[in-house]
Amino acid sequence: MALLTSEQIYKFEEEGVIVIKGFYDTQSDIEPIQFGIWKIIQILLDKYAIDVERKSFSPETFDFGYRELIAANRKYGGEIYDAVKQIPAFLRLVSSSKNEKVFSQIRNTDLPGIAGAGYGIRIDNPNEEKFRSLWHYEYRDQLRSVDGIVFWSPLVPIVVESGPVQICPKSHKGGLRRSFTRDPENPEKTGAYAMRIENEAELIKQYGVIAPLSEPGDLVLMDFLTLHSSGKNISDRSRWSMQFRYFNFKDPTGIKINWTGCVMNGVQLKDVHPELIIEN
Ligand SMILES: O=C(O)CCC(=O)C(=O)O
Ligand SMILES: [Fe+2]
Repeated sequence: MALLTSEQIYKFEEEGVIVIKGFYDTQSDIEPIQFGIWKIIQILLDKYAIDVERKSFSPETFDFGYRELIAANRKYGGEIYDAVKQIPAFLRLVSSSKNEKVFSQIRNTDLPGIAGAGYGIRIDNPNEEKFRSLWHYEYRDQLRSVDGIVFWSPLVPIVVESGPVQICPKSHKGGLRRSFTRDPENPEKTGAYAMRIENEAELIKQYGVIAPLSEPGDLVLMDFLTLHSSGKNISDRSRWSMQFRYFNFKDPTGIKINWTGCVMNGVQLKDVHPELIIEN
């Protein structure tokens, strides 16, 4: 079954990014995830005796109480973050056959893989800098196979103020890029979070930046070589979004590196691709 039209595939190949409206069913695919998050938030609101009026579940306000929770203590937000990626409905979405089909269709393979430890639900809180992703391309941080694809799908409506993902169209055509190991502008960032792409400012200027808006059910696909970074959330609601990565077991580079993972698997890029590292 073909999920994408040949025009959509062509667009993805040309741009290195595509937004597919209404790819998932909000009621059967997305709502059970939102409901699971809502229930986990209720447990922590009780556990930490947070003084907030309770609301019954609705998909529009599933995160009600989360703001008060992190206002009481930011670390409760970390507890939610770690918990929600273990909701079965989320893992069902991650491994849904639709994803497998769309990946197989684009990459012309019959053996897609899901990057282990490469899936989660981001919660980007308003005006919070620490966890924002700087400019990167996914292969650098995830490895697995160069022809991998990032699947990104929001749980809340993404408006300009939410800080949608910033993307350099066509930048995937530039291939593998080198990165500096340290970021003097962001001394609080460490490890892989501190890496900065060589000639970052010039590249952003050269390709330009798009920041597509989306809603629950929509799917943003990005090539593993497409440059992207987190936008700044200046709205008053946390930006909840799901991301996971598919790769191709049949890709020769992937086979060569044994489909190894990177940051989340305790592997350092310099041990797999020393040529992509600039020690500074
Ligand atoms: O959601 C974001 O801000 C960053 C997303 C990202 O880098 C990814 O999904 O690979
Ligand atoms: Fe990314």
